[in-house]
Amino acid sequence: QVEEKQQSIILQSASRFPPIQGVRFSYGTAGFRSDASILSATVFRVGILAALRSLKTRSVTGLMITASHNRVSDNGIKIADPHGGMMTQDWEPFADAIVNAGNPEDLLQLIIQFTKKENISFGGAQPAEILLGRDTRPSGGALLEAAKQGINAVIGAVAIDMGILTTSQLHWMVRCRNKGLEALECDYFAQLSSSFGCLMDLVPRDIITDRVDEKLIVDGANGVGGEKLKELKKQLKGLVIQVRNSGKEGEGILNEGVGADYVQKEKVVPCGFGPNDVGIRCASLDGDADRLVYFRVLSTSSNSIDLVDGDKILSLFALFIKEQLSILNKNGKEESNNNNPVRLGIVQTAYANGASTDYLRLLGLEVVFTPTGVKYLHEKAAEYDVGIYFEANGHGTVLFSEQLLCWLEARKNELASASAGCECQKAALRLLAISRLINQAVGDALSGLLLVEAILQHMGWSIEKWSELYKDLPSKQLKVKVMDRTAVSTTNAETVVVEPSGLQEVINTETAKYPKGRCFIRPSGTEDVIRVYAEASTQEAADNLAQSVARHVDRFLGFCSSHE
Ligand code: G16
Repeated sequence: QVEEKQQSIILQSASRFPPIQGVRFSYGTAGFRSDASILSATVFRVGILAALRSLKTRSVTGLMITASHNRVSDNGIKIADPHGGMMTQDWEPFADAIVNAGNPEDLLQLIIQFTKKENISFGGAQPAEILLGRDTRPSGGALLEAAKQGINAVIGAVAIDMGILTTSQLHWMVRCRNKGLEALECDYFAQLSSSFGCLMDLVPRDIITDRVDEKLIVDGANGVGGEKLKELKKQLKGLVIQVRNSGKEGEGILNEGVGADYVQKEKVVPCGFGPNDVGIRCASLDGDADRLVYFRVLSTSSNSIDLVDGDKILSLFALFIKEQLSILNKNGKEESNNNNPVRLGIVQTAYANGASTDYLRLLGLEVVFTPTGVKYLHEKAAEYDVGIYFEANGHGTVLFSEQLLCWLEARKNELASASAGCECQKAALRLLAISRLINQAVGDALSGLLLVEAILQHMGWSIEKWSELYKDLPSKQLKVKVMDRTAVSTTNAETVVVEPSGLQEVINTETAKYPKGRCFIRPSGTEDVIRVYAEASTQEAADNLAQSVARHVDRFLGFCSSHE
């Protein structure tokens, strides 16, 4: 009887969200994204998907309405699995199938088949809860309603609207709810501010902190992060933060000439910054505040900055965490409770600047590569006791295994009774504080920013000093608009083109012309473009290599149009 009732509810509600004829969607790097005006049916159907995921796992899941770094007229949808990370990749083909189903009957058939295969039953004693969040895009409210209707079309599923949030807050809430912890926004702010306070209390007293400029200026990309940071900073001690581009009326348009994606790709001064900001430590968030980069304005007349990107944030975190683990190791005890050494692993993508990988390997760290997309990096990082992953674009976090956290807790208590205040105990306390500060669910610009700030204070480093960890190899990124980006397939963590055949050979020939040349292309999973990345020994060479490969991409696949 439930089944029959369920089927008629799906048919009825799906008929209110007819898909746009002739448009196909595909589950990309981080869910579905497109122009907001054609997304209602997709979002409605992903609402059903999130509800089924919750019924299947008998846990809380999450659904976030955002198109992150994309332009303001776009929107999109990301799903958070019960552990707080991205939805399991096993369900992506089903996601693709239901959003592209032609009519309500086809949609229903797919759902019947899938729920049977996955053994999902509707209803149940406990409601299946789905937490909903959205960023500040004007299309967000209507799309959130479509998602709610999708969830309400599944018997036993309940949508809980958490309001306007950063993507990372929503993922954090899902994770906490499934651990039986408090998961409101105030709990998020309390956790971040208390763990930051804990790290600041542990800053060595002999550090000359006046080498660290007091003020930090943050570019909020005119998105959701600026206002959230303003809330958070009320609870922080020891930091002076000035927020720009917070999205208030008159401050500018979301992601237009501002934000982490713009600053990292264009390497120029974002809007809202002027000559008075030269030399000051600055940071940029992206539209949904899950990415973070730092920069220092060198000159506004030449529009130049010193970019401190995700690779350098990763390097700073790796250096600090390695140092704390070594302090614990002083008595030859750098081992987890099963007597294995603590495995510290670094995960990067092909976009990582070659100089960063060399630096990390020189520190003696294990560095591995995955394709672009947090879903891949996160999975890999979770294989280590401490896994640090970052994309050059500023998306990343640090993962701690449960086993290591238990060992650190035990070690902390053991050391507390033996010799209060010893360096070993402080190292254990710092690592535990990092595990609470840094978002264990997904990349998070706000928690990442606080960890950067705490480490700079600890080291007594200015942004210049941090930036000097290594010198980036000159690089260039371009986008090429093509007729069909799915015509490109790649392998080996996206460094080798498989299709169209012959293109990789051309890229190899071009690359060989430049000393220290490295170049790859890949289809974007969030925009309708092919991305080109090139590195070489000089900026001119990197620019030329990127341009020439972009021309070949155009020749193989494009309309022979412009490259941005
Ligand atoms: C998403 C993903 C990131 C990825 C980025 C760009 O970020 O979460 O892992 O680096 O898209 O992907 P692509 O090059 O495929 O367009 P965000 O911040 O836009 O959600």
